[in-house]
Formats: sequence, C-alpha cells, structure tokens
Amino acid sequence: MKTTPYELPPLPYSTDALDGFLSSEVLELHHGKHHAGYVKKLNATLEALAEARSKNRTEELPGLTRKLAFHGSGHVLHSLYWTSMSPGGGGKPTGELATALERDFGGFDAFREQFTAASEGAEASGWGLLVHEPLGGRLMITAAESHQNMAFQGARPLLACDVWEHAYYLGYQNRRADYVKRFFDVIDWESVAARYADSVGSK
Ligand code: MN3
Repeated sequence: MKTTPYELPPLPYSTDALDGFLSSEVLELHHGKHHAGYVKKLNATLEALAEARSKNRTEELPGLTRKLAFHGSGHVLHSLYWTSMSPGGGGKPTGELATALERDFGGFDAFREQFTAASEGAEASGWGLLVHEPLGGRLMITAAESHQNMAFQGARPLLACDVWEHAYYLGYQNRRADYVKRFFDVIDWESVAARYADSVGSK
C-alpha cells in the first residue's frame, strides 16, 4: 500500500480577487510557483526517505528529515495562508473566537497589535501566526522563522501571515509593515473561527 502524494490545493478565489491588497501577478507567482515548489519538494523528500530506508542509507536521513520539516511546514502554512484571506474579509471576529481573543489577549486591538509586531519582526523570512494550544487551552501568537523554526509544538495554526519577501515585495517593496497592516483588511475571520472551533472540539 502506498500513501497518496501531497497536492497543491487550488486558490479559494480567483487570482484577481484580492486586487488592491495583492495583485494577480503576486498571487499567481506565490501560489503557482512558490507554494507548488514546496509541494513538489515535499513529495520528492518523502520519496527520497523511502529510498534511503529501503537501501539502508542511514547517513541521508538527518538531511532529509530537515528537508521534510522545511517543505512540509511550507506546504501547511501556505495552504493556511490562502484560506486566511478572502475578498470579503476584514473586520473583526465574533462569537467564541472573539471571546477567546478577549480572554487571552485582552481584546481584539491588543491581539492585532501583538500579531502585527510579531509578523513585522519575524527575522528574515517567516510567518506571523495565531495558534491554538490545546494542552493549556489558549490562543497564542508565534512568529515562525523560515517555515518550521520557533514552533510551539502541538499548537495548531489558525491564521497565517506570510512575511517572506516573495509575499509582498512586488507590491510593497521593503514596506513589510504596510503589507501586514493591510493584511487585516482581508482576513477571513469565519474561516479562522471554524479552525478554532475544530481545534477546541478535537482536543
Ligand atoms: Mn510564501
């Protein structure tokens, strides 16, 4: 029996749907080249691991294990990034997610301030993330460096802001702060709330 390869999920909207925030050129390159590249390399890494196992080439395992974390986390976070945004997004969350943001950050504005600072300040290439940590039953903000570093293990990402230069440079040049600020205009809070409810329900 063989597991099926990972696949590039389609964008949940057309490439010009976020015009004004990100151009179709940015979305086409980011989704069709960058994200697709992570999926391809994730599958290639899994194949290389299977090959190394079957031929007892144990010396290859540490390097491949690193690649697995990088490309796999890249795929997971990009999949989350696309569904973190919507052309009808923006505003503020309601319901249980709003209550949880109040409980764990002291309100939406305080959450936004910390999320913005974490995203703007992620070193080099990285991500700003809102995560649900099921062991303590709370929301936290983390900043991933690269894709896989600085993870709070076991915490489930609910909202992801890509701050690699390829995410914003064509539209914002070096103005990462402007891009992060405007990211809030397109956040799909319904989709974030659904992931939160799912994570709370499945702990
Ligand atoms: Mn990216």
